[in-house]
Amino acid sequence: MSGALRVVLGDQCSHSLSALADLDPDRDVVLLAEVEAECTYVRHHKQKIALVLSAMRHFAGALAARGVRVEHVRLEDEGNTGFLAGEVERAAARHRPARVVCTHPGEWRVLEDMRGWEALTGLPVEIRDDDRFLCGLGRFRRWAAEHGAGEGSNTPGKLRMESFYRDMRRATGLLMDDAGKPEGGRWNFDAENRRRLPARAPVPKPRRFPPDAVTREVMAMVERRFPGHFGALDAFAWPVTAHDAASALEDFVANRLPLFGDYQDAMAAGEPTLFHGLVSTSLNAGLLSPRECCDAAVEAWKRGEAPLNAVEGFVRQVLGWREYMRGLYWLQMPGYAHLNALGARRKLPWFYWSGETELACVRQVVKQTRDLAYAHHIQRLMVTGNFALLAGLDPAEVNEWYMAVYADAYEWVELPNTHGMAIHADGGIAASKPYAASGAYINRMSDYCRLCPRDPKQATGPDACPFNFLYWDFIARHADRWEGNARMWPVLNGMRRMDPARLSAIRAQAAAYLSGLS
Ligand code: FAD
Ligand code: DLZ
Ligand code: SF4
Repeated sequence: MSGALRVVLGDQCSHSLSALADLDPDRDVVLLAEVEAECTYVRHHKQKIALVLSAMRHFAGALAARGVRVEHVRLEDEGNTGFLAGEVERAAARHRPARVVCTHPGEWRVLEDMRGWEALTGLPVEIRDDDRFLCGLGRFRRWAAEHGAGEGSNTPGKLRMESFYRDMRRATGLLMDDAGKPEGGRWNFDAENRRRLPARAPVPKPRRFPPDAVTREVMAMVERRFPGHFGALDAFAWPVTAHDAASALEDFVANRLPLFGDYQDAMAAGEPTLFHGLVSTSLNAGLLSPRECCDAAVEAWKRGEAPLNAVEGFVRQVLGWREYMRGLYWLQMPGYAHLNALGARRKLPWFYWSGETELACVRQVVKQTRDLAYAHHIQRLMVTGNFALLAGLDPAEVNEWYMAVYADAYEWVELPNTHGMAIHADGGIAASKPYAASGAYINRMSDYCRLCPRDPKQATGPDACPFNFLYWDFIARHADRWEGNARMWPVLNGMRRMDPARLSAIRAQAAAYLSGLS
């Protein structure tokens, strides 16, 4: 064969993939390889493995139906080496291509691996940009440099999402009027997006995509081969094809987008998905594009079917946060993963895996995560993330947990969110101040506290909410650091105005609680 071996990874199931751009169906072969190592480098939630492998099988089928020569290596095929590199080497030996073509992967460790494929196969390996994002990595690097943060430089406080987002709005024209001004006269409607869900408010059930025969076969294999991985498979209902992903987006836009903005930060017991999009698994696997998501939301606003605060809120997540997180990841890696600015060392308590804790908020989030491989942003940030931050849990263990429990987890997006946003391990590169909050925040934004034996209004005593004493202990523990961060001064001043005896009692209770965590 004189053509190219085109390698498509499990999260690259996109017909528009750069590695497939100039595909010659007569000479080229597309390789998709299911490999053990990608299923186990962290012990992914069973639903994530099932989703990715099923998406690969469907995508391989769709390519073959278009007349493309596809080599799909299944996980249990005889001779499967269990590694991406091993499968590329085997395919190269089988097909004798003139070159290998692939698309930049989503994780640093895979890029490192890919860089070794030339030596392994003796063939030229072309790694093309992943242009399924709205901001190329070159563009992001230029933007970062213009804002005083060059590659790999640890520059807390310099880069801010809001400024990046505005640049991206201008660059894409999304929600911009003819005069080049933001629609509605404002860039940001965040202040209107912080409502608590009223009791008994009806919440639409998201469209489900029950497993077809291909997915069921994969699910049975996952259960058989990865029985010890976290999570249940029974409720699997994720889209695994571009067709179903488009249908999921349509369902969101029609039924949940109108209230997405209002209740973006709300949490409610028994309502795991509220008005969220449920599009991250499809976006991250390549079944949906970010432009498609933004355009669908903006069109709904133009038709008068969704208000601007909802549409802008959604566009900000996809065009702003998602692209910003990816840019930061590639700007900061590989050093970023090892930062531990707050010197956090405590082991992850077992209840992160079992959900067995009296803390109702944590229990709700962990149990829905086990059942659905999903929690929405505020649950990840302000419940499990906030607890990890306040309790000083080891960043490596916390990151491993977030990678292992969500169906949308890939390091390029998980790491900056966890390390940067949730636990401040990067010392302020991703966010200017830690998202630390006491029980009052959780009580304001959810109804979890009414299910809890702890009292969100108490900071000491047997009924005190741990988020309260841990919060003040956290502020006090790192007080010197907050001196240098003006955004933390109001909190610091609040702590200093506290009766010293009360602060001591709070800190003593925090110490006793932390020493009992296991
Ligand atoms: P919606 O609320 O409907 O938002 C729409 C889309 O915007 C999402 O699908 C997502 O693509 C994008 N988005 C929203 N917030 C963010 C964000 N902070 N960063 C990047 N994209 C965002 N997202 C992942 O895709 N994978 C992860 O592994 C991941 N890990 C996270 C870990 C922590 C500690 C935190 C705080 C957040 C994490 N997020 C992650 C971001 C966010 O929680 C999820 O994208 C979101 O919950 C997915 O659900 P949804 O599609 O219903 O989102
Ligand atoms: C997540 C995942 C899983 C579970 N399995 C595979 C696989 O068998 N083969 C493959 O090519 N990709 C898989 N993936 C996705 C990769 O882990 C992903 O490409 C990297 O995490 C980079 O984003
Ligand atoms: Fe969570 Fe505290 Fe409320 Fe209990 S009282 S649900 S621990 S915030």
